[in-house]
Order: sequence, then C-alpha cells, then structure tokens
Amino acid sequence: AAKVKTGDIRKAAKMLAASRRALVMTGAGISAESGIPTFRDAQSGLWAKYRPEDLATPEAFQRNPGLVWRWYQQRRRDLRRVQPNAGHKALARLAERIGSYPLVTQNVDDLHERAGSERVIHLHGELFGTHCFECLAPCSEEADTAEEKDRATATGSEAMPPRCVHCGAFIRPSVVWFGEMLPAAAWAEAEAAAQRCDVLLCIGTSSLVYPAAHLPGIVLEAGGQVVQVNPEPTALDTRATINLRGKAGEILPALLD
Ligand code: BJW
Ligand code: ZN
Repeated sequence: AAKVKTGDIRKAAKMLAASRRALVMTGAGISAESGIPTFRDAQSGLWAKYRPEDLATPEAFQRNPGLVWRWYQQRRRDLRRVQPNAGHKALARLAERIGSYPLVTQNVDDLHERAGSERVIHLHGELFGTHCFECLAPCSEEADTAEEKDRATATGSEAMPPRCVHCGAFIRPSVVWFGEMLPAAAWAEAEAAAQRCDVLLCIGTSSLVYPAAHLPGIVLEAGGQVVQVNPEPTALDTRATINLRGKAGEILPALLD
C-alpha cells in the first residue's frame, strides 16, 4: 500500500465505520492475488489466447461447445487449487467490525464464501454450477470429485460437455455470458442495496461491463459515497469519492487496522 496516502486510507476507514448501510462490490481484481487471472489483462488475462466473443457468449457455445466447455473445466480445476487471499479475508472480517453487509460480486469463483463472507450475491453466476443449455434444468454433474475430473481430462472424456438427462441437449456452465440477462433476483437485490446504501466499497473491477458498472452511479445519485480500491486507473476514477490506488490484498487489511 506504499503508493496510497495513509490519510485516504484513514478517511475511508472512518467512512466505513460510520456507515449504517455499507455495500461491497468486487470484480476479478480481488481474486488476482490468489492466482486467478483477470479478464482484461492483455498478457496473462483469461482471454489472452481468444477473443471474449469466441468463448463467453451463447453463440460461441453453439458454434464450438467442446472448446468453451474445456475452457471452463480448466478454470474449475484452477479454482480448486487456489485459496482466498488477504483481501477476501479482510472483507469477511469487515462484517464482524461494522455488521453484516451484502457483498455483490461479478466473480464466478467461490473465494468470498471460502473466506467466510455470508451475504454473497453472484451477479454473473458461479463456475461450479451447471445447467441445460436448452431446458435450463440444473445438472448435478459437479458432484464428481476433483480426482474423477482429472481422470476424465486425462482420458479425453470431457472433450465435449455432458448431455442433459431430460432433453439430451448440452450442459453448460451456470455463468452469465455477453448478451444474456443477469439472474433476475440477484440483480434486483444488488440494485436495491445500491439505492439504499450510504457507502459503497468497489474493489478490483474495470467498471466496463454493464449492468454491474451502473451500481456505483446508482449509489452516488442516491447520495451515497464510493470508495474504490484498484491498482490501476478505471472508468470509475473521476466519480469515486476516494480512490485507494493499490492491491486489494494490501489495502483491505489496512482499512481494518
Ligand atoms: C486489481 C488487482 C488487485 C488487478 N487488487 N484490483 C451498456 C453499454 C455498453 C454495453 C452494454 C451496456 N449494457 C449492456 C451491455 C452489453 C454487455 C457489456 O457490458 N459489454 C461491455 C463489455 C461493452 N453486457 C452484457 O451483455 C450483460 N448482459 C446484459 O446486458 O443483458 C441484457 C441484454 C440481454 C439480451 C440482449 C441485450 C441485453 C452480461 C454481462 C456478462 C459478463 N460476463 C462475464 C463472463 C462471466 C463468465 C466467465 O467468467 O467466463 O463476466 S465478462 C467478464 O467481465 C466477467 C466479469 O465478471 C466481468 C467484469 O470484469 P471485471 O471483474 O471488471 O474484470 P476486469 O479484468 O475487467 O478488471 C479487473 C480489474 O482488477 C482491473 O481494473 C485491474 O486493474 C484490477 N486489479 N489486480 C485490486 N490485486
Ligand atoms: Zn435439458
């Protein structure tokens, strides 16, 4: 947190301590220090080898279900091997400090839950969920153990997605692709929380993907304040009340000091 003015950290900490209805929103940046690449990092980002529209859209899945499925299987395996970092843990401790608050995440990983956060709202779905591409029936495929998964990879039997037991169509990951609606209940909850919150802590998101990127604006228009945590400039910088320029794993624990 060397680059950040300690005065700004102290101001943000006070703001959170005084808040009556805090809200936290996270993006890929909070999981970066756990070893999960972000999306828009050109070198090592999750889309380094492909264009997003070749992987994260319903059209991409229809065109090449095997490619898309294997990409998600790899990400599930990677996720099983990493741990929540100091940033995730600080957010869980923050609830003990200031009282329980909703945590809206764009991430499809489960690192907030594993760190102990309880009111996690997943706007873009979850990596370990699966459902039918056609009839939307949930699939219990993920009950398989990691070892079975690895064996399936080794034998090439996961080259294509499994089939739905009800209608025979392909099974897909329960994540929100470009052009798809967000889960209605999750979005409604996030929007309502933004409208009534007095302080939003917005961490590790480029603020480029909508409608999630609307949430800080909703907070500001309703008279709330926005504290942003990000080592890089983002689309939100000019509107945020306080910009804490640094890594989540360093700034968030410092907010609790
Ligand atoms: C650190 C750090 C450290 C690094 N500590 N920080 C309005 C205007 C223009 C376009 C649209 C609009 N409204 C809707 C759209 C279309 C589209 C959209 O937003 N496009 C834009 C890209 C232009 N939105 C949609 O399609 C959405 N659906 C929708 O609108 O439905 C309505 C509809 C239906 C039908 C027809 C038409 C409309 C759905 C969006 C779904 C997004 N899905 C993805 C993939 C999920 C599945 C998967 O994981 O594979 O979600 S895309 C990807 O981006 C993923 C993320 O959740 C999301 C956001 O990314 P995030 O988290 O911000 O990551 P990065 O990589 O961008 O940024 C990381 C940040 O971390 C950086 O700032 C770093 O600096 C920082 N960082 N280390 C703290 N240690
Ligand atoms: Zn089906």
